[in-house]
Amino acid sequence: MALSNKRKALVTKKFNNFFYVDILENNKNEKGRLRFLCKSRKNLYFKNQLIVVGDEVIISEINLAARTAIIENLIERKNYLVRPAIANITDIFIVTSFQEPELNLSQVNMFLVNSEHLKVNVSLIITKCDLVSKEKRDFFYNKFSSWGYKPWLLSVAEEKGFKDFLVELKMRKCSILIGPSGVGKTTILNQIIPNINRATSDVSKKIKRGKNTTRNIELFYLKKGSYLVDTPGFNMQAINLDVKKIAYLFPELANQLEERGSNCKFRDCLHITEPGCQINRDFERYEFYKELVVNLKIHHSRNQGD
Ligand SMILES: Nc1nc2c(ncn2[C@@H]2O[C@H](COP(=O)(O)OP(=O)(O)O)[C@@H](O)[C@H]2O)c(=O)[nH]1
Ligand SMILES: [Mg+2]
Ligand SMILES: [Zn+2]
Repeated sequence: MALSNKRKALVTKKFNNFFYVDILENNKNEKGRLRFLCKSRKNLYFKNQLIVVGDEVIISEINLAARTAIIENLIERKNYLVRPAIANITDIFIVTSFQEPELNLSQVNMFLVNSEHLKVNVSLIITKCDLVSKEKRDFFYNKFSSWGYKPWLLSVAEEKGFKDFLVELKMRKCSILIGPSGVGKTTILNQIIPNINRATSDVSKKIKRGKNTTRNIELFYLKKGSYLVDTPGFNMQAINLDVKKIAYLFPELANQLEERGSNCKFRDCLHITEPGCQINRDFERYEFYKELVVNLKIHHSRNQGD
């Protein structure tokens, strides 16, 4: 097989032993999206994980007429989200709704710290603006802005919001929507990608059926090199986080530490009760930060049996 027949591609969908891939860079004479149905020549692993959606691969035996090819190699992952299994995310959008279900700040915080942990761009979206007053919208907009996350405010009653959001997404490579069930993640997808009509349903129906509407992970094509992923609703718990690194998951603290370096007396200062701590604690989420650190310390010491 000549080397020139090998191309770099992105796995956008996976089912049974088949994969859909998109060619990553078009040659001069090629236009638009080049999509191929593939099988893998053999089981390919990266850190004990088989190929997942979002993986970059090398394909060969490209049959342009039949739109089929063979996956030869798996390229090193930049990051990996365990649940749902997806690789190489560049942007996480945490979706939450004003009402139905009601906005829950500690839940939003859990999503935030877990997302920051992946070292990607993290943003907030608040949906169902039509269900609350302008005062409430402004209140939360200002609150999240003060945390360092200027949120997108969306409502199905207002098309413009989705149009602007799509423009933003097209500047990113691989964006993912995460958040609790029923907040409107799939609705966002339906609004910005014409004709896909994915099933959505309200929370009460979801609970009754005991499962989520969105099951299969798939990268939706926005433009060449730009994709969006919808995920089922799930909750996040902060248990695998390193206590010493928690401060860097909070923009309010990370900015202070990056700007001045840690001027605290102790190098491993957790900024809780240590003498000589130089951190300005006058920010809204400080209490949440403190609670998180204390809980993690308890969790870790229990697991070490001391
Ligand atoms: N009032 C209102 N309802 C919405 C809005 N966005 C979504 N919904 C409804 O919320 C329910 C859950 O939406 P869905 O997209 O399935 O949520 P997901 O579980 O996060 O994917 C559906 O009944 C939607 O019609 C909105 O902006 N306003
Ligand atoms: Mg959904
Ligand atoms: Zn300190």
